[in-house]
Amino acid sequence: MRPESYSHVSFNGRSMLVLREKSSRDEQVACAMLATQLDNFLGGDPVQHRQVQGYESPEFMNLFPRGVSYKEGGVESGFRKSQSGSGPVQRLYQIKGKRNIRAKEVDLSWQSFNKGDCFILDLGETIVSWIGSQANIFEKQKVREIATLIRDTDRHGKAQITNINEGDETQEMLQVLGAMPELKESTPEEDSQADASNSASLYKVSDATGSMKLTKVSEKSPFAKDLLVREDCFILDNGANGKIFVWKGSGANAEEKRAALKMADDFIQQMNYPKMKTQVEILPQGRETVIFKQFFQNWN
Ligand SMILES: [Ca+2]
Ligand SMILES: [Ca+2]
Repeated sequence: MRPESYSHVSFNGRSMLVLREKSSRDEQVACAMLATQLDNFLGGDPVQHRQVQGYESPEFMNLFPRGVSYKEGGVESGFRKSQSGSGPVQRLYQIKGKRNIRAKEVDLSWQSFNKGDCFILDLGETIVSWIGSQANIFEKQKVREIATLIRDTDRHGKAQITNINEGDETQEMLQVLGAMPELKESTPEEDSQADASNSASLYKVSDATGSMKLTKVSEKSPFAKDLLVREDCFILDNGANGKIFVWKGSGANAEEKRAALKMADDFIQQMNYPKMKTQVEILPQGRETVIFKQFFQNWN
């Protein structure tokens, strides 16, 4: 792979390969392979995000509040061992839908808010659960579930959940987000659209039968958590929302781990998902994010 086709950034134990806009498909596959090798280089299994330059996710941009500037890639210049110390958490999630309600990470800004949805401002020790004046009852229910999930899994129970209704914003919220502008409206039709983009399917990657196979195990989330067996790798397809997750079981063999990354790339092509806009997140078992966990029943 040409070094100019990618950049690598690591931050708080998250490792990222950023594909240059001009990188070829071969290079993108090579990039997935390289991501595997990075596991070893970084000494442990980092959570990896693959992003394409110009299509970075809010998760990615939130790590760099002053913006991102790209350096030309290369092992010598681009690769650094990640620092294990963690800065203060500051994330914003939007909870939206009617039948199929999910959270997604959005830009940490009032601009991401609207009156019709629920939001979680995750500040580490405080988890602010914000309810829009026109949010539907299912979103109000889900925002409680997700806030509890963050507290109980990400924070091991050591965080305070604050429930805020639109109009009762706290000083803490205003300090992080600035003065509150007039918020946008949101229609029930948008919630129905979110139902569609919140859909997901789960596939297993395994060579247990003698050859490497990709098998669909469920197309209806939330999935049973015990579908994720530690001996194999899985692909969670939320391509309707531009996300593909690769989950690597701690007991999966090296071939399966390699194959899962390549299969995720092939998958994007087969499904005709927009190549540049579809993000791949690689999650070693035990390092799952809340966004991944929410696709399963009773993760905690
Ligand atoms: Ca809504
Ligand atoms: Ca296996």
